[in-house]
Amino acid sequence: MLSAEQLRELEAAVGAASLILDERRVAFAADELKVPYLPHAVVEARSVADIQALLRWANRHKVPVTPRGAGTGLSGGALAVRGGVVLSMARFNRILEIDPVNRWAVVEPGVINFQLQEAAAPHGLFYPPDPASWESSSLGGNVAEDAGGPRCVKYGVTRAYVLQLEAVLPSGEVITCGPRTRKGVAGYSLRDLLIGSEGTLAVITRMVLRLQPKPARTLTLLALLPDSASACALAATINREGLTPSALEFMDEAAVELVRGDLPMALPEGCRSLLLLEADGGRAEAEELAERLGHLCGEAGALDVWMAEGGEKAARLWEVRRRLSHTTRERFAQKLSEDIAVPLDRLQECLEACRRLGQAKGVHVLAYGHLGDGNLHVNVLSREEGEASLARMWQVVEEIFRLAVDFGGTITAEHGVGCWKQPYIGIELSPQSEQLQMNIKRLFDPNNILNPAKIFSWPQIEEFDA
Ligand code: 2HG
Ligand code: ZN
Repeated sequence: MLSAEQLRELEAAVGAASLILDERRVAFAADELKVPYLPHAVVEARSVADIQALLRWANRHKVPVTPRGAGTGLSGGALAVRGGVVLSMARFNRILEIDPVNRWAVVEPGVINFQLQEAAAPHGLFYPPDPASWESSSLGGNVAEDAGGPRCVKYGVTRAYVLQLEAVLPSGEVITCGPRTRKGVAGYSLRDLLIGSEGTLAVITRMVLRLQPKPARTLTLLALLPDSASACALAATINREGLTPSALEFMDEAAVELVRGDLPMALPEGCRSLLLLEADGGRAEAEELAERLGHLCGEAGALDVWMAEGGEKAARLWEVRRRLSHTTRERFAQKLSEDIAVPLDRLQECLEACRRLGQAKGVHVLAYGHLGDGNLHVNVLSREEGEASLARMWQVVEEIFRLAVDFGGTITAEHGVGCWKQPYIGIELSPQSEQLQMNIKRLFDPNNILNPAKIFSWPQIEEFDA
């Protein structure tokens, strides 16, 4: 609980209009996984000064502060697991500048990814990182998690598009990290430290993001494949042949079964796995790439390859793919969704091992994701409610993490560690690496007030002692 005196001070610091203490806090309690942690208070910051005042107050009283974007995260990064204050950045929602000469956008962190796409388009520009949730996730959240997305197979993840960050440190001081230029090597890159730090080191208040010239055309291909083994082999061949599609999205047999009825075309009986590809670039370049990709799909045993330039069917295909995360959640009683990545030559082996792990524990395993990045969304699903099946699902997840790391991969390629993968961080990080990173956190945040109990193996997670 926060005392009456603490609340009076907090109200004086941030203003009554920005402070939420009633039932409206519920809207800030959960993320996409819908497991709520009700914060004691919510501050909807309206200015950098509000954030500075909040963090100074929090340091005085040792109260946790959890920054929150649009709440679409999948790892619990924005959950107030130790209570305290949720700092909502939703009102920091302005696009301040689009500069076609420098090819950058200056934005506040609460801007939704898709809003930037729409604002950049009239300038002939686009912002490549495109998480499946781009219509609802905020750019601040994308930077905090170093989000990926389908286009990242060609263009790279969020990190590659951050030029400069303005942020408030837990002490309340404001820093600017990184120059606005594309090059810059003065000192350690604090900007890179903040990207992907999941709101544990500082509160980002302004971002200068790189934009790219919009390709003249984009062609969409759908390869109807007999099984996921041929999809994995095809991803490897595409790489070996030196081709770079701007999307290489995969659905395994179980995922195809789930969405078969939602697709804009009927799939032949023998089609049990799908690859959704895109070829972009100059007019002739995109066409040539699409033809070469189509040819490789045929050689890999595709029953058919469907191709289009824009249009309703392509839009519908992408909608089905972008909604898959929700579709799985809607159609199963319980879902744990992971985002491991493994080297491309281990994909099929990894997939088969994940399925065996699921079978051994009697839970469903379904996979889809960004195959060209080796990034599989292995979903561990159950049709049963209840703690017993959930416990079995977590056991499978833990084994999947071990497998990914044994294969030279990672436990999280794009969603972050947050609180849900926190117990498993030691599977990937060595004790030395984890210790060094916790020391960095302590340097930024000696009182551990900013998004505590996340990522690393901190001692006992408890509500703060007010
Ligand atoms: C996607 O690519 C997202 O659809 C979500 O990263 C993945 O929930 C999931 O499994
Ligand atoms: Zn994804």
